[in-house]
Amino acid sequence: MADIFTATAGITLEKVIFAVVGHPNKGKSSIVSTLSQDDSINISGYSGTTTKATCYQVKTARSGYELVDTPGFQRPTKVIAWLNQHAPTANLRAQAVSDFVADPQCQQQFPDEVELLTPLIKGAAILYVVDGSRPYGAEYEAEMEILRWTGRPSMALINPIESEQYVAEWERALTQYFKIVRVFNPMTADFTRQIELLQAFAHLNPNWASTLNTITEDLQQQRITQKTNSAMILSRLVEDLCFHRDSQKVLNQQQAKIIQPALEKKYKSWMLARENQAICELFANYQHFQIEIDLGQLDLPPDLFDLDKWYAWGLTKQQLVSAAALAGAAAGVTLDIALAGHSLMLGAIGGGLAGFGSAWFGADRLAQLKLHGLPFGGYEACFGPIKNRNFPYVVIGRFIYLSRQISERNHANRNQLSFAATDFQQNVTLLEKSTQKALHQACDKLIKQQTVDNLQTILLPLL
Ligand SMILES: Nc1nc2c(ncn2[C@@H]2O[C@H](COP(=O)(O)OP(=O)(O)OP(=O)(O)O)[C@@H](O)[C@H]2O)c(=O)[nH]1
Ligand SMILES: [Mg+2]
Repeated sequence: MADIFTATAGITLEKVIFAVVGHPNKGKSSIVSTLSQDDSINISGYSGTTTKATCYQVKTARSGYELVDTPGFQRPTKVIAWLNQHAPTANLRAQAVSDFVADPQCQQQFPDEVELLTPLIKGAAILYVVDGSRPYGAEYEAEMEILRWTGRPSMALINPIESEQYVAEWERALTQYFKIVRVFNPMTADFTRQIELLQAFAHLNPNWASTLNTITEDLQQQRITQKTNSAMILSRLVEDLCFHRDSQKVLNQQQAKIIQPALEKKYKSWMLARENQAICELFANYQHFQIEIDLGQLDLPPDLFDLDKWYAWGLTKQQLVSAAALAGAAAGVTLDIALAGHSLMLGAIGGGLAGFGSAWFGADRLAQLKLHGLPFGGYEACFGPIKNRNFPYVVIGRFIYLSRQISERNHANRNQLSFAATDFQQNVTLLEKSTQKALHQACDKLIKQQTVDNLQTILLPLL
């Protein structure tokens, strides 16, 4: 680990490195995991999970910094006694820490402290982590004293693991040792909190300010790109699912009947596999690689073909009627768009256009077997594409639901995905009227297997 590196044409920038240190099991690895967006980092309820100092490169488009995860202090009182013996005066303290790390006997006796102090003597700044749900105690003073001896810039982070009960008490103690003290919960800190923390890092060393600013800008841009990517993944998914059909040549109607179950199965499994693929792409877009997807466990309808649950994920029947009006889907029907969604309008449609509703919903059947005669004899039996009007909305609703959860999920969070039900219908009504109209027109086209040029742009506001 070098202190200095050359950035561009002759400008020398100091490398930004933080070592995350503290007592065992206080969330050090969790903090590294969330800030580096790396869900492969080992986190557990067992004390002593991290045994080696490990450096994680946080790379952004134009810049980056390093976070070193370290094992917790094990015998800080003994270590400070050793240091006291080896540095009679304050000017020798930093050297005493270096000597401690280099001493073969210390390496054997205090492996964890040697591991955690090594990055500090190589130039890393200190992020000292404590648990704000446990009371402060004098036993932490030896740890903070050792850190002070390194002479490195430092900051304390209070992680309220279970509660904020002792945060104030910790703040009073920590400000005695650290100029900057922040509360940061790696499980729940949202993007804004993470950016605020990065900006606080800049106060540790003025030379780092410009690098940290670039990193902040890059991360903000990354969020925008991730949303655009999600919209692209969704637009491809909904188009593929709406257009898909499976077919097989048969000699006669009887043969078609025989192959129907197999063809239907093939069709459905393709559709489900395609949706799963999009979900994997979505997770990868947010750098979540360790989440096992088991849609059955989510509070989602177990599969795309569960008709009973459809209206929870797509639009309500009433909304579908408004959608028809907004999309201008029914030939010859012109309605005042400003009235869309208003109950009066629904009444007008119900009264004035008897039978229109059921035509709009389409058959409740998702897809049916169809037989087409072939020019040189025989038939083509085919399954799909889906004709139900609500189908594109269901696909979009499910994806939006997952997308919102995953975009807000911190990488330290290893809990299973368990979601409260969301309200896709409400999401749609909250959109600008013109955006709603564009969405309904797009879904209307999709269900007719017509391509929609700017589908990605239309879907973006939903994300
Ligand atoms: N509920 C909750 N649990 C947390 C939070 N932060 C950490 N934990 C849990 O605390 C435990 C320790 O987290 P780690 O990040 O592994 O802690 P560590 O300090 O790296 O631990 P060692 O490597 O053993 O020193 C794990 O069970 C985490 O899931 C939090 O903010 N909220
Ligand atoms: Mg750890």
